[in-house]
Amino acid sequence: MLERISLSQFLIEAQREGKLDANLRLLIEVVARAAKALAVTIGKGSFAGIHGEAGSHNIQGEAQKKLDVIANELLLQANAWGGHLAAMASEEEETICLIPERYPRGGYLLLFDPLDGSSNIDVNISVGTIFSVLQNPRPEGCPTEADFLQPGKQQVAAGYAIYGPTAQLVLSFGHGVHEFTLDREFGAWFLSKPTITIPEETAEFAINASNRRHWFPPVTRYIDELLAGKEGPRGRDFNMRWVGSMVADMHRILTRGGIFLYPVDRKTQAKGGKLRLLYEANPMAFLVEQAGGMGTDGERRLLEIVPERLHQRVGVVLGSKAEVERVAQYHREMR
Ligand code: AHM
Ligand code: MG
Repeated sequence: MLERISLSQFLIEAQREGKLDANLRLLIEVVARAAKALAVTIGKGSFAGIHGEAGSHNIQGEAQKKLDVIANELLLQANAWGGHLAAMASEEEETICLIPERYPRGGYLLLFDPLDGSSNIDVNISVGTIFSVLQNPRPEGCPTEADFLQPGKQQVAAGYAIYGPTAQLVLSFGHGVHEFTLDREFGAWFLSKPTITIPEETAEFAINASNRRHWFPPVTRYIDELLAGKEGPRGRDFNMRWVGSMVADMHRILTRGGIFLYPVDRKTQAKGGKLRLLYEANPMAFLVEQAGGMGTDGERRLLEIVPERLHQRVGVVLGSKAEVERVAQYHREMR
């Protein structure tokens, strides 16, 4: 039988090589355990009561699905008692969640989008969980929101779980990007790709084209050139995909290359964009850069943006280096 490497073995070996410390390893294991529980719950579908509206709204004013609420609570509970965290921030919570006083407080901060792609739950299309880990900058004090406002380049780990035809966990602790697949019978994550690298060139793009009339000129120029195909300035054809779950679109791009765009446009300008900097853009940008790709909001490297607010939104362009660089260049030329 093929020798398989479990997530635990992989992380322990990485720790021995000095790539992460024991606390970060245990923290990643807890997140992975919560993702496994979510994968199993999601797999049960309506029999686990996950479909439909929860009847509540989150801090962003968005209607919560039952699974949004279940996923958020599961992640908060699973991560509260391990002793590795000082506090957590969730896309679904108004402010940060401190570790209850009955548990020891650790040196890390965990941020997550518990259920990304909510609109796809009820129609059985892939959804995911995105997470990001920062160091607690003030180990002696009680964590505040300000402690979470660190640029993405300071992340010590980030990743996502995708709940699709198979459940997979993709993560990085700063030494490349690794993919694990859930073996449901064993109830464990096993290494399925030791290293993920994004091809520099691509012929595939992902954008919600129904927003075209709201886009700013650099984005319209870029997409129109792709759509023009062989006859256009790019001289070749490009294919389009849009799942509507960032995790699923990014997983495809990390696997076979491509570019993902959710740019700031006239519709989202007042809010700063659609996607969230701390829960979506930063962890994905960390993974993409670790895989040899690039991430920008058009003007700035995503990982260098200093956040001003916990739920800050941002324009997002991520993926194969040559394409993302071209979008950034069009923004420079058309300022
Ligand atoms: P969510 O975290 O509330 O699910 O929202 C984020 C999602 C992303 O997963 C996805 O890329 C995007 O929103 C889709 O937006 P749209 O429906 O405008 O295409
Ligand atoms: Mg999301």
